[in-house]
Amino acid sequence: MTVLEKFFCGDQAALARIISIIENRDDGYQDVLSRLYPCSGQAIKIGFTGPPGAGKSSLVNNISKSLAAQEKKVGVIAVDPTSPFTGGALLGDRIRLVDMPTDGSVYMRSMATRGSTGGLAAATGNVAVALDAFGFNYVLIETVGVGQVELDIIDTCDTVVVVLVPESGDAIQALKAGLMEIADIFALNKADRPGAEYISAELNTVLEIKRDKSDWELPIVSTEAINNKNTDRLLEKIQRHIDYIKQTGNFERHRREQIRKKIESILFNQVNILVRAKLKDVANIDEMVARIFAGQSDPYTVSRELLRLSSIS
Ligand SMILES: Nc1nc2c(ncn2[C@@H]2O[C@H](COP(=O)(O)OP(=O)(O)OP(=O)(O)O)[C@@H](O)[C@H]2O)c(=O)[nH]1
Ligand SMILES: [Mg+2]
Repeated sequence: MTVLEKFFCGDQAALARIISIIENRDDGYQDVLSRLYPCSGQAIKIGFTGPPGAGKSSLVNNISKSLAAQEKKVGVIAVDPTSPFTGGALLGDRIRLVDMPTDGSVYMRSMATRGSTGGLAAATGNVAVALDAFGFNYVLIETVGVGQVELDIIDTCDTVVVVLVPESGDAIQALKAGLMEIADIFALNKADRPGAEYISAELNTVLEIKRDKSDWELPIVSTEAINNKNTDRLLEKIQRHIDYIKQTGNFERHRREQIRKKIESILFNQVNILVRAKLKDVANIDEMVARIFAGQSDPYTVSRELLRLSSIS
């Protein structure tokens, strides 16, 4: 049996292999994805994002267990930023999945950026397709909410939970990082800590304007992930959001838009590769550079000339 056949028989070792092929962009990974895509689309994708150490993994842990208790199959992708800029992995006390059911109903995969974020969003989306095609009912994606790549990752989800903590300034920082724009639900975690009520009030003020513009309630759920408090309430809000977007047609609209963006990004990539290859074939490129350097031409004119000569145009 091929690895794909084993994958479609529900073999988790084959799933792990397929994910590695996709993640590393091994030869033939696009063909693999072509096989998986038609079998995907059933899983609900939920993103968890927020500052480093906010308790995202702890919440994902609790939600996975609750879903598994409802006989749901859950795939988890933890995007692990290793760059010092994002800082996530620098925290020594970060949580890993613990006490998970051993019957295969919860599957966890870590994606390390290894200092480079190139293509990470695309790779994460592709891994989600694999988990979806494998038959997981839910795909939970955890990432630290700091940069554009992380926002792109989260944009591949149906519902986005932004996790904040009582530490001062988080709400304002989240605003700056663009997290407010993408949040469907706020989890105010570490509610056992002082300042939780203050931050909740502050957040409510910030959200008032947004709430006026939409029928969605944009809820704030206080959680204590460490004590598994309010997990069910958070899950209930997640389910309610899914129902809401399905009723309003936003679910389907967003997914169609994601497919459109995916096609666009694949094409951009291919055109990029094509242009680089073509440029290598241009015999007199050095001469053109020299002309521009000498002030006899400019990059725009030269690019136009190349485009006219090339079969790309
Ligand atoms: N006091 C308190 N601590 C919590 C709570 N939830 C999580 N923690 C602790 O906060 C620390 C970080 O939790 P994680 O779940 O790893 O947080 P994270 O957001 O996934 O962290 P990164 O992935 O490193 O960004 C751990 O020591 C947790 O035990 C909570 O509700 N209250
Ligand atoms: Mg984490």
